[in-house]
Amino acid sequence: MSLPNHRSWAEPFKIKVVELLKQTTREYREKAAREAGYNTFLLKSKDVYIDLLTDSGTAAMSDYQWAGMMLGDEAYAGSENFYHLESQMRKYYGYKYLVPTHQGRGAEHLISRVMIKPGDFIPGNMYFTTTRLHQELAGGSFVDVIIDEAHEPESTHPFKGNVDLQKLEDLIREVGAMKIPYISVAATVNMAGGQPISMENLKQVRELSSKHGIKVVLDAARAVENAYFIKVREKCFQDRSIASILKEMCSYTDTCSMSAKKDLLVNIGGFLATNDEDVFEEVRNLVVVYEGLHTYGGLAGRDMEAMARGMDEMVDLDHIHARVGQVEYVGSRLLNEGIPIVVPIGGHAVFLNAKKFLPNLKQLEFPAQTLAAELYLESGIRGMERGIVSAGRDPETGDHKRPKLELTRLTIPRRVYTQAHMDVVAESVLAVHERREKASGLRMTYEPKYLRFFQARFEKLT
Ligand code: P70
Repeated sequence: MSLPNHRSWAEPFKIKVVELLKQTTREYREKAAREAGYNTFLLKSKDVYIDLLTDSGTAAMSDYQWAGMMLGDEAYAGSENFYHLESQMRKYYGYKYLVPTHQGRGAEHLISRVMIKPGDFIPGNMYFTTTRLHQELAGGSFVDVIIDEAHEPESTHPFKGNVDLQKLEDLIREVGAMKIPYISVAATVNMAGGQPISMENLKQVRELSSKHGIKVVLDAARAVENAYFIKVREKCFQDRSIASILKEMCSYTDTCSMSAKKDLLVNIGGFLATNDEDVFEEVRNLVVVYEGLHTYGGLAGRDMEAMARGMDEMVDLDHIHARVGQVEYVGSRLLNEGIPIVVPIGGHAVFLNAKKFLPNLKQLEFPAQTLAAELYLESGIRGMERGIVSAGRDPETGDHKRPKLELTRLTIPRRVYTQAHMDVVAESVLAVHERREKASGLRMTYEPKYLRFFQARFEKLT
């Protein structure tokens, strides 16, 4: 096969500062993994070669963002950087009001407290760990209304993040609109494999919700990636700019929670933005209790400046094309070699289908956790479990929730690794696949009460 004459993308930046990487031996990693209880969250970063734990807060900032850091106005109240962030948020996301928070879950906490009453139901296009926990802590119950295809790793539906409108209608009929303060819509859907929601579906969700007086709250952490998928997969959007697609998406929602550590190309930050004056009024008051004054919300002025500047870069087509393209590159290499991954390949990560990768393991032997540990042992590459450990326990029965998806996530940080790193990643996964028969499962030896995946410990079954 001959190569095409032109690549469709290359990294749209050159490298100005580097951080040196360290390689370790298998023997070293065996000790490190054992000491970390076979939980990649408990590894020391210095013991990791290529870090694909998360794309959250791990981006490389640009010189333009770093220059902005020097312009931090570190006033307790009324920082210049807050007003810059506010105007940038209005320009790119289009909401009226802004409340900064230290990161995404700070915004989720405030939204849940202000909008949910005990006994309420919050439908959503698949759960996210922190989002659902805040809903539950506020006395609500999450109800999954994503389309069935989202739970099928092999379904090639182009918009696996879509809401199943029938499921949503059924819930409204069953519990009544009064018990549904809002529908929680994520774009893209992290736990489904970084899958997008279509503009058409989002519009329909908006119409159905409005009919019943239900609000729409967007998880906008990776909305730019979602906008890119809308551009390339939803016909009538192919000639539209990423910025205009993003703004249209937000126009079908009332409020958003933002983890700026993703799309916005920063290492820390978040916010809540809304058109709803009542929500704004209450959140602006509550933020001073939990985060900080409403013009900094737990952030330094310089952090807000980096976020404001990151917004200009996130919607650049060359940037987002290369960002999603890099994820697709790794995924395609694995697919070509017959490795079971979630398809279509998502926006921020390649998700290995651990159930198929390690078919000999029962779900309670933690296949996805095992696979993450095996990949680390093989290569020093760090991924993350997204299966039964992440799903946690049912608050009512106390049993493990048993999600259909048992995935190991290889998350690609933005603007950090090169194509050669991606080749090493693909080759390392192949090496683990070749030796998959030898992998034995894990037993949980320590289980924290909340978000157990972060701190749980395991032992190898022999
Ligand atoms: C990840 C990170 C964070 C996140 C998200 C979506 C769709 C909200 C948040 C919270 C970090 C993470 C969080 C929990 C478990 C594992 C990893 N996702 N909504 O790596 O935002 O972290 O800023 O509080 O993806 O996927 P924040």
